[in-house]
Amino acid sequence: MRSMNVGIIGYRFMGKAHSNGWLKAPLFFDLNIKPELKVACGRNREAVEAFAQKWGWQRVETDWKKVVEDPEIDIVDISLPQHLHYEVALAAAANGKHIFCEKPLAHSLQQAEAMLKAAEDNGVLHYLNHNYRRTPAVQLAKQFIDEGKIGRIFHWRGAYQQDWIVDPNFPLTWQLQKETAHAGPQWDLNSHSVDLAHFLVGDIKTVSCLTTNFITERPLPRQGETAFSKGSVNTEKGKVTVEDAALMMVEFENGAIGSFEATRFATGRKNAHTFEIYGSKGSLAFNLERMNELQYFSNDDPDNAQGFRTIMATESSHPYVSHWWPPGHIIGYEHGFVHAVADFMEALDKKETITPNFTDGVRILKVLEAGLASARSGQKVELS
Ligand code: SOE
Repeated sequence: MRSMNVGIIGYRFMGKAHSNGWLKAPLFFDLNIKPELKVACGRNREAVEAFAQKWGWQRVETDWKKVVEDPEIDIVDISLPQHLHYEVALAAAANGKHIFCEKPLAHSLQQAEAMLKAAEDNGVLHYLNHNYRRTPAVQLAKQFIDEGKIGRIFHWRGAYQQDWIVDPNFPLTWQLQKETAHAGPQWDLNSHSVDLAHFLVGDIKTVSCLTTNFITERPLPRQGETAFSKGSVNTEKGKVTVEDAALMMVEFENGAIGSFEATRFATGRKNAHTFEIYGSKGSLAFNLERMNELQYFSNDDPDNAQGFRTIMATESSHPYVSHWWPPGHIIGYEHGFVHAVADFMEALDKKETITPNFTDGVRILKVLEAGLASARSGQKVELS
């Protein structure tokens, strides 16, 4: 088996999720090219060393430039917050490295477009990690739509609901500041929903959007405090500069209409990423919190047997599942990252493209940016 060397930049939540993908993909999938976990990079040497040791990365760096310029590295994994993607991606592409990038693609649409151009100009493989596409139930939904089981699509109803900042004492982390996050759930969460809507329904033509803030000031974070650490409350406060919730209404090119709800204030909803699709012949519904299931309604069922049925997407005939356990042995959140790595390595082997990629990332950010513009102006925005 051939191998290719990976350098990962970033070692927190996504660094772990991606590392698990690089580790597991060659164990569960028959890959022609094996990823070698070569180097892990982070600014804090002690922390990145501990991470590398735990996850099997062979060595560490504290300067990302050394990773993207290293002739030994074939693939750069950008597991960083999105305001740091741009510089790294441009340099990685310029050095001929293939790029596996965490979502959302970039801090701004302009950056995203430049990243796409750099990847294309340098002929490198580029992948954008909207991980939920590679959930078996989502793949099954796509299959049903492509087979015509749903017919003409009328409605998309997407929601991504979390509740991690309901507490007014939750600190002002990077996710709540415009300089680092660009926007709030519109960028972080609606990027996932728009990706799935593009994948399942199609291109979006117009966007109307409403955003709001429930809490406008928060305690400043203490040294090293992240969205997932719990610390004592700082008395010093700062202004929240991104929205707390966003509601979008869209028209699709194919005549369907859709809504997108993204919030971090849905008390009790931890990671409720849901969609419903209603068509002329049937309907589909998905809820990430029950991610092995796909709800399907068919008009073709006899009248006296009609109703939404729950399909367990864990039969080995369903996409990706045959690589894991016998039927009925469910899989979870982390498996999507393994599937992404397996597909990425296969694309490298076959010299093919992979989706979603930077082209999709630009397409997604165009919709999200139009949403933010609509929220500011109060007007419907047409996408060019
Ligand atoms: C936080 O809101 C977050 O971790 C997102 O950044 C992820 O993309 C999403 O999958 C889960 O929630």
